[in-house]
Amino acid sequence: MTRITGRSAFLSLLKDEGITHLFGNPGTTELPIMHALKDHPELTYVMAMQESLVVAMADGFNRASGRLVACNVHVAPGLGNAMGSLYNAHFTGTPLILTAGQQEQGHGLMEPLLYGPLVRMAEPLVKWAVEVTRLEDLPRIVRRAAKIATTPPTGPVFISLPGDILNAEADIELGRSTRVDARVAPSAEALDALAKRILSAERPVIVVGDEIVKSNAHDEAALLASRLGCPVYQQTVDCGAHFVSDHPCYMGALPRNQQQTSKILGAYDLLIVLGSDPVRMSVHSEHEPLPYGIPIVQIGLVDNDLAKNFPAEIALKADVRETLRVLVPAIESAGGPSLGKLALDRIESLKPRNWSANRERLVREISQKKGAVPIDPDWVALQVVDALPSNVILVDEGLTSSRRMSALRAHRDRYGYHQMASGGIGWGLPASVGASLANPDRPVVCYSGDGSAMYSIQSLWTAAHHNLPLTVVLLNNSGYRIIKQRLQAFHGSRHFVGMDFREPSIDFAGIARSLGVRATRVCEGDKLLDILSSAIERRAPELIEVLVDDAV
Ligand SMILES: Cc1ncc(C[n+]2csc(CCOP(=O)(O)OP(=O)(O)O)c2C)c(N)n1
Ligand SMILES: [Mg+2]
Repeated sequence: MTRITGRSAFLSLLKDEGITHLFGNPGTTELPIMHALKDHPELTYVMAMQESLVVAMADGFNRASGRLVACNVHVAPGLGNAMGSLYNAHFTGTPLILTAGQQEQGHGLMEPLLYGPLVRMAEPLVKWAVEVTRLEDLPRIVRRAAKIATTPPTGPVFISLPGDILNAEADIELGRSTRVDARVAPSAEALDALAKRILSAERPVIVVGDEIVKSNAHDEAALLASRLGCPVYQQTVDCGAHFVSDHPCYMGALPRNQQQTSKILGAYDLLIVLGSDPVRMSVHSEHEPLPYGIPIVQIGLVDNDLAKNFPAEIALKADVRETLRVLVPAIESAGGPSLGKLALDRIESLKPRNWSANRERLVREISQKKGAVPIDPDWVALQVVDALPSNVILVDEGLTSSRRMSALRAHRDRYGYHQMASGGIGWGLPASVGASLANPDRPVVCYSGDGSAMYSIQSLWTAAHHNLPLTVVLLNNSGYRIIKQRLQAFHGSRHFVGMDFREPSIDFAGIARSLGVRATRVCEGDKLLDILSSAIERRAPELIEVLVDDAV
């Protein structure tokens, strides 16, 4: 037993769970934690200037490292501000411990300022939400929170920390950390049935998703594709590096359009889904995203994704990597030499239309736009891709300016690419700050729309404060171009209300400088590559504002 305060116990517990950075925005209810930080110098406090940024930074840290993250916000209004980012983290199953300071028990009953039902507020977006009511329970709660967050299906958890608990002192045992090893492979019978079913298909297709990154299954997924010679598509929400792009079987991401996905996948007689919600959509359509009755076999640990919207002939709740490790040899031995020959023929037939072939065509097409005035956003994407060193981490929230990004930038490593996944914008800038903190040896580039950046522009201050090797490429098209495009496409109207940043226009380079970040404004496309390359080489925070075509 150790005599310890709640505040110090809380920080000790986080450290023991592997936390190195505490993202936060402090208020009076967080003062006990701020006070205790002086006794925990190994824990880096990362201040973000609004709670949605706090959670998005922590989210980005995890997405670019796989590590458990912790962040702290201020009572009910702070948690309210954090909800959009918590939604993002919920969507990607980010193992994240979110805490909020809470008014002292009893005082809360009097309904003071800032008080609110924090647990109920957080509940829809977390795996577990709890308020600590006795200091003696704190170790059990933090240990359980860390275990729940990291156990697949991973996801955020929430703890409300009343001030009296943090300031109390008691003799308590801090206990020990538990990690549940969920890397399970299917039973021999299930595996046999799966291998047979896959081999019985004449035209199989693979769809890969987020669990490839989470279970580190890139090599195994590539091997399955090679052995079958079958095409591989990335799930419609192509938020990460879910497959090695220059593999000859890789075809790119499925479009987020019901009719198009149904047409593409309609060419196949078996859909092999690896760790993915394969056809998650955004905009409503009368059309189903999959052809009616298409046979599906699916593997993953996110049980809600298994046969969520479409029945699966075989659904295995199992780790993707562990399953593929045994599935590929089973397919090889059952398939025999004839499978090898078939796979080679199939791969040859994919070559003219795979990701690499499409990229070549696209580069030729976009290169024609060199010198266009105003600068073409696809040209900017190509320049950025050309400027990226191989070890860079790219965080992409470029909206209309990044429509070609994942067709141009090859995914090669597990943590090298991240896109906003849930549709909630304003994630990119703070996530890139978190990604950089998690990977101090790698340059990070954030590619962001001007509209998206304005939700969280003060992230630049945190980047400057920590002097991060972060380059922000900000695409200034003076507004919400995608919303304008959609108003025109869905409503036939070009009467754009509330979608332009004019009168006054925004000086992004000026904002960046005021937040301590070096900035350059670029109006000429041919200068871009040099400017980008030297900014990335400088290994310090810098914003490159590029004025791009805003035509709708
Ligand atoms: C939190 C949140 N608020 C509002 C929206 C609606 N929305 C989607 S895209 C967009 C505009 C994005 O603008 P920008 O980043 O400049 O990209 P552009 O369309 O100009 O390429 C808005 C407002 C959203 N998706 N999420
Ligand atoms: Mg814009």
